[in-house]
Amino acid sequence: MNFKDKLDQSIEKNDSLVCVGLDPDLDKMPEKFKASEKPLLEFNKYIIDETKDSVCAYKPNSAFYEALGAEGIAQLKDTFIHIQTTCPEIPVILDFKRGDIGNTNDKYAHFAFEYLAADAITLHPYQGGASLKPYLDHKDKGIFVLAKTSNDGSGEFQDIEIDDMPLYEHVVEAFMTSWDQNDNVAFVAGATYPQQLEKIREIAGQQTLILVPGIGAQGGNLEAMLKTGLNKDGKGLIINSSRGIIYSENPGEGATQLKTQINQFR
Ligand code: OMP
Repeated sequence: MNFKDKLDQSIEKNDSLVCVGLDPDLDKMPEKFKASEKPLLEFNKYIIDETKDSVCAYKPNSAFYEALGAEGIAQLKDTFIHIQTTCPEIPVILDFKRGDIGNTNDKYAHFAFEYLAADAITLHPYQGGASLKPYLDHKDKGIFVLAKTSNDGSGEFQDIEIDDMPLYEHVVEAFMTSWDQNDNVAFVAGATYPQQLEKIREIAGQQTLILVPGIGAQGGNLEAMLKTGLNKDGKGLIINSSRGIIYSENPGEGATQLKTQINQFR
């Protein structure tokens, strides 16, 4: 089954557009997990078991695992295995934000799709659409291209106007017109920029998926983002929260509350 279909089924099953970001940080997690031999994995298992009935996807960010070297990568792999065995219907987006020449991307794609068996990935478009072919050629995987990112300084390059249009809009247009041959292109747009999200929805069309991080810890406005980003079917968005859920007193309740808030609006 391809990523889009798997996600659709997961959205239907849990009636949710919430994605929980699995960004485990030893400095932030409760003490009891730190004593474990595999703290990232044990913390993730707890988060997954608490939230698996109220999310449509998980998004582990590779940085939090790479930071611990080989041990961290092993726990990233074990986290994938845990999801694939306990809730195999939930797709996993590897937050990787890579991008290189094609020959090198081939190896990154191998790590993501063969070694981890990720369902989707986040990528930088800066080296051009053709360089991302090794990912795009995986027809069954979701390819999330960074368009307008959530951080404060994201406009430095992304908002540069070329032919009266900001660079991020050119990126979306180019990927939709030239690089979406397998119907697997999707975009990333920060919840902190709802007006730009509206533009991205307009260019990308109704059926294209947009991953929206930036609510919770980064202060993005949920309602404004839903208003501008949802498609006509009240779908088309994957709404991520990492710290706001995983470090809350009750992650299960946090995920359910977010799901309910979103569904009330939908
Ligand atoms: P919280 O701010 O803790 O909810 O985490 C947000 C997650 O989304 C982190 O893993 C970020 O790396 C990621 N992210 C952004 O915050 N902003 C972006 O523009 C893009 C991403 C992403 O690609 O997911």
